[in-house]
Amino acid sequence: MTAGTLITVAPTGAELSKTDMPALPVTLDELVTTAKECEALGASVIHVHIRDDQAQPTLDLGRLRATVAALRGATGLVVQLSSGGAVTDPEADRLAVLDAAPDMASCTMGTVNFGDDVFLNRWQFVVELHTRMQERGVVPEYEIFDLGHLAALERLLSRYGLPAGGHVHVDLVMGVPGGMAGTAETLVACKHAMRDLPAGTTFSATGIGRTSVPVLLASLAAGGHLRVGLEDTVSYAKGQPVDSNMQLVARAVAFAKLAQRPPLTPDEARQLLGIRPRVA
Ligand code: KMH
Ligand code: ZN
Repeated sequence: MTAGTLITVAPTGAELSKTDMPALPVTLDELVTTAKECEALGASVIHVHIRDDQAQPTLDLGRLRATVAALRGATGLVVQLSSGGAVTDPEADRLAVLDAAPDMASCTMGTVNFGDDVFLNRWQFVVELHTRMQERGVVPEYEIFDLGHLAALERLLSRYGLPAGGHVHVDLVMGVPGGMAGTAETLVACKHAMRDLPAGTTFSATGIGRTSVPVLLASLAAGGHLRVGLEDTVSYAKGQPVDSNMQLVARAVAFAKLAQRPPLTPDEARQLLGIRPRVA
């Protein structure tokens, strides 16, 4: 079991509106401030979706490049761009995210019903994303929304080889309406299925909505890492909206410390994930 806990903050996502959640970081300034505060609390990775001037999700390459530069300038966090974007984003724009040269990018391992929508990830698209990341030295986080996505990952790695850096890290995104359940039993089933992945594979988990706390506790107990943030969770407890991303990170840090697996620093996260150290 890894001694420490990798804590990823996913502060914005593509689905939530600023009107519904005023604490959502949508401008670059808001994102950088959130990133700095979350790093100070114990986050080591930031999973980034950006918004345009109307606070709508965008994959605009200029903005993505500016975001990567600003986060690198203001924090030591591992910068992970979403290649998932919003369900309406075309594949070409999702692939072009890699042109912003982040440390990491997400790579979703298959199609899933996503509430009333469909999050489409064709096999050939996944292969293209994986191989482009290999070529460019961008480390993937394989997003797993359903148990079959782990079998798809095993198939991907056996046919196309290990990712950049050589380490395999997956993120279990649990409790999406249409995907796998956000329960301890399902997390344990995923952990069993990960036996078919390369030795040393690590995993994070996040539970959408009310599955957030059960998934967090199950992941810590099973030796996994944590992802938290407004992308996944808008209620802190029943009837209590989340105040901020920092509130969610602080809770994750407290649970990780209780589990005697304190947060990893960004440098330790880089070592774990096979990401090159930052050059000053
Ligand atoms: N917004 C979802 C459709 C990712 O970032 O790679 C996809 C998503 C996954 O959030
Ligand atoms: Zn995302």
